[in-house]
Amino acid sequence: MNGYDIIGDVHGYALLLKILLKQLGYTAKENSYFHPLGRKIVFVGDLINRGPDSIKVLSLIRKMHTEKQAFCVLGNHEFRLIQNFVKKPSSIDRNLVEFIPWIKSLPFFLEFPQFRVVHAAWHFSSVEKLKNQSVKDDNFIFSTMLPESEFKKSVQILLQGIQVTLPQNWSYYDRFGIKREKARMRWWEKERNNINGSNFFPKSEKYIHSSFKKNAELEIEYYPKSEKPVFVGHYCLPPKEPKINDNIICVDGCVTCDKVLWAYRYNNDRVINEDGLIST
Ligand SMILES: [Mn+2]
Repeated sequence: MNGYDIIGDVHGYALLLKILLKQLGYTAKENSYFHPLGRKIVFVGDLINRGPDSIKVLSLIRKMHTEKQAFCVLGNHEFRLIQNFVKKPSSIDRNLVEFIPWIKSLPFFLEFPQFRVVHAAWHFSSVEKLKNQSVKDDNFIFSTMLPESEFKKSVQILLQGIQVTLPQNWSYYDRFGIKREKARMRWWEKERNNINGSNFFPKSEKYIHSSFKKNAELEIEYYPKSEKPVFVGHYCLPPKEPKINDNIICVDGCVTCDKVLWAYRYNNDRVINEDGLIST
């Protein structure tokens, strides 16, 4: 066992990915990369969209994955692509079609002996619900598009995290300038009756001193500190937001906004700490 390098959301930034792979000590070989010491890459999903080279990113990661140099889980962007393809194959970009079978081979989550990987939230009951489901099964994909479906909810939690509807007069603009009326919760923390900006991920300065009563349907399941570390992406963290919160490590420093790609070098002999983080 030679260690893993866990890489955040790539979102079509092929050049930055290659730069990061070199920084991590990987060697290019025949349109792929390998590590001379046998380390492996783990991608946390959201390989596509936003950046300039989704196809290049998919080609490279598919090759590394096929050659067993990399692992990869589904992100919400890949899952949406599968849904669109299953609903109406002609609706998706023609260049993406050849990647659909490979994308459909990816899991919702990965469990290694030492750590776990999921795109947005390790939610025990949703993991349980999805562990025997395959995105290769079109009937399952159709069921995730039904409004009241339990599968829809579970997929949403694993791939987008747990979101809370803000009170009427609350709203904020995310890093893309989009107005949001829902906030992403720090899903691993103990449930509280009152919620304020410090319970959001990333934290919201604006609402740090205000609070509201949590709504009943919020499905937070505390993730104990004694459990294995969980690596996630998804949250588009601003530079000052800590990426490590106890045993939760978010390696998504928002490549789209900051043009920086992050990774965590996981060695088996070491506990989780800031020294493991690396960026382009
Ligand atoms: Mn995402």
